[in-house]
Amino acid sequence: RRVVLATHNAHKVEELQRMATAARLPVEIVAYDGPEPVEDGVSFAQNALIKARAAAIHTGLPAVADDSGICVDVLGGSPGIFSAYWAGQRKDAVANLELLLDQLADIRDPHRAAQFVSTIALVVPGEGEHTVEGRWPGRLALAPAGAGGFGYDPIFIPDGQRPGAERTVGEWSPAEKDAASHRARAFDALVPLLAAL
Ligand code: ITT
Repeated sequence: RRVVLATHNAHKVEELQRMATAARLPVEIVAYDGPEPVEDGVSFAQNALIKARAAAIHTGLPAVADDSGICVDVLGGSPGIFSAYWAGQRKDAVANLELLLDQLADIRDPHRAAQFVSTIALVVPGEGEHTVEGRWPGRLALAPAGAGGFGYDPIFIPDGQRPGAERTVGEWSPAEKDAASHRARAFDALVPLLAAL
């Protein structure tokens, strides 16, 4: 069965396609970048549903959409749903992470705790809607490192690494990120729903 993946972010397409292949799902996930709906929800789940519903209506096929971001504790969860355009509407990843580092530099917070969040919505025309969520706790680096991944990866240090050998996700391989990320955790919860289509 075909499922459309509603996103304009090529990095999300790559990551989710790799995860779907690894999970050996009996579905074919096809990237879909049709008209972009207005993402005016107030939560990751609402925005993921807005994107998945729009694609399901346009194609008549089951549709999946990811809404994600980085949530910084000392900023009360910001940038959160505004992560893609934290430094302006251009969705400039370098400007976004530099602004976030500047904001943290002005605050005394030795922990710099943060988490990546991914909410994936599945909308099946005529059947129903689901959302699943994955969280990846960690902290913000003092400066960017690594050129892998996308978005805030160069400034995010996931918890659980060997002390003294911590790396940002920008320094991780795609396979390492696939095995641990917020998106991987959300996708794990989505697998049984896709398998049951
Ligand atoms: P679509 O809405 O078209 O899917 P988008 O990139 O605008 O693409 P979001 O509104 O969900 O999607 O914004 C997600 C932003 O959160 C993304 O642009 C990054 O800045 C950040 N982000 C999410 N997942 C990330 C990851 O795995 N690594 C680094 N940054 C991530």
